[in-house]
Amino acid sequence: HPDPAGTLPGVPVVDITATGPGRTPMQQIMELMRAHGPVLVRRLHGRDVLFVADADLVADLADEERFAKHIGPALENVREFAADGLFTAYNDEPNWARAHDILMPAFALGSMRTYHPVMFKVARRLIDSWDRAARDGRAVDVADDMTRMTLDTIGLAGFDYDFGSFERSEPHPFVESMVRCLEWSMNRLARTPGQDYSAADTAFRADADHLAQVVDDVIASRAGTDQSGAEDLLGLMLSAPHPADGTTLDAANIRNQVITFLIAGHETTSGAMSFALYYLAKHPAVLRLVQRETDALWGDAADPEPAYDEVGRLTYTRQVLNEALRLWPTAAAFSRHALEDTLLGGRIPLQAGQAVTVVGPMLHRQPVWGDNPEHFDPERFTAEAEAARPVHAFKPFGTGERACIGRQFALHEATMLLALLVHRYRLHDHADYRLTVKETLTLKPEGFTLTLTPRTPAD
Ligand code: MNH
Repeated sequence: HPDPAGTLPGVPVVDITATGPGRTPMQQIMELMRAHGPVLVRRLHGRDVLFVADADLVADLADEERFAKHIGPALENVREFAADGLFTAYNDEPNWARAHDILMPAFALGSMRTYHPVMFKVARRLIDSWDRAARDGRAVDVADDMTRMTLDTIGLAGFDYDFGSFERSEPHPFVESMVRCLEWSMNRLARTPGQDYSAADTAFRADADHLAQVVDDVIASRAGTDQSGAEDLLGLMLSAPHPADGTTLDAANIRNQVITFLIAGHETTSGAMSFALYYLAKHPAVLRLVQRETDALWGDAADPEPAYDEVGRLTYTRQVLNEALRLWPTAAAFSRHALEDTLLGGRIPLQAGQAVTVVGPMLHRQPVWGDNPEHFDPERFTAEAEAARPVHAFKPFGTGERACIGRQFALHEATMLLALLVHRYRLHDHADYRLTVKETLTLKPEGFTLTLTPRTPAD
């Protein structure tokens, strides 16, 4: 069922063929929804996609009896380099369930205790780098440094492999190839039939080959060593038998999983922390509250070393992250398909196989969020406020059994780092930054820089 929509009762069809989706297709859909409402069909060169952001429809799509994850055109493109890795595997591909069951223990809440020291070690790398920038009066590029930190973290925590990103003035070549592969996946959706894209495809192949080479290097640096004690991701991939049927992952699938985790494990977390720092730099009163929370834990310690349990107590810092993920969920869309002929939300007829794409940033601006959804306000994520809201109104990590496996990992890493930064520095919006959101399938603030000065006890 490649083209889902056709005509649906009461659903506007918006044909964007004349302009194309441009370089920011997600923000274009947001504009279309502002004009036409939270349910629409976008038509491009005769290809239709049904997009929804209505909270009731998204709640209905979360019904795992009637809907399942859909590998739409965007993820089909990502499959060109991640194949049957967890993120892009089809629901019924045996390797999905096999890898999911084998890797789940590595993402149980208790496992975060194991990753905590590595996360802190990499956070220190970032702090050392920001200390130097502060001393020299240099601005830092926030998204670039968040990406250094999250790549090094997933490399070390998952694979005991050190990307050494803070020793490089440019992003690691893995990141550059990955960003171009993601861009290729996004831009390929906008192709005009009949045109020649072979140059772009050749360049893509070279980048995909580079990713595979890095991954082979990651795996090779482990080969020949005894795996029996290794419980990180790679250790589980290389040696753990499936808990029920005793099978293990094959070599091709391991390679796809490593690519998948190196990408999924860092790209979106880095965007989330970048947006959070952007909002903190723009909202001094909120920044103050985060500082107060960190000061309550660490006082004026020069180099606090957070205990594992302390990260769980950083509830306001966590609220700030959630609120940043509300406004800019960095993996902004996910797709579902109907498992049977059904009425979506009791009103939109769908045939079995037909696909629907959820637009996170607009779901997160629906009326359930109140009258002023553009306003950044972490109070939306107090326990009371969350209990009063429909559960499916907030979906930055997707839904159901195919939801994000790395959610706790991302939240632990991001919460600890944000708290450490806010405790240590005053953040200066020296360039009076105006938000521009860059899209490479995922979202990040583009060109956002800060200058830093150390906090003194009087701050
Ligand atoms: Mn993550 C799936 C968002 C961090 C590994 N992730 C998803 C999905 C969303 C998502 C949305 C579901 C996509 C879909 O339905 O098609 N992930 C995020 C966000 C962050 C994030 C917003 C950070 C913030 N993700 C991480 C981290 C890791 C990770 C960190 C690994 C360490 N995510 C995955 C994997 C999947 C996934 C693997 C696919 C899970 C599956 O289908 O079984």
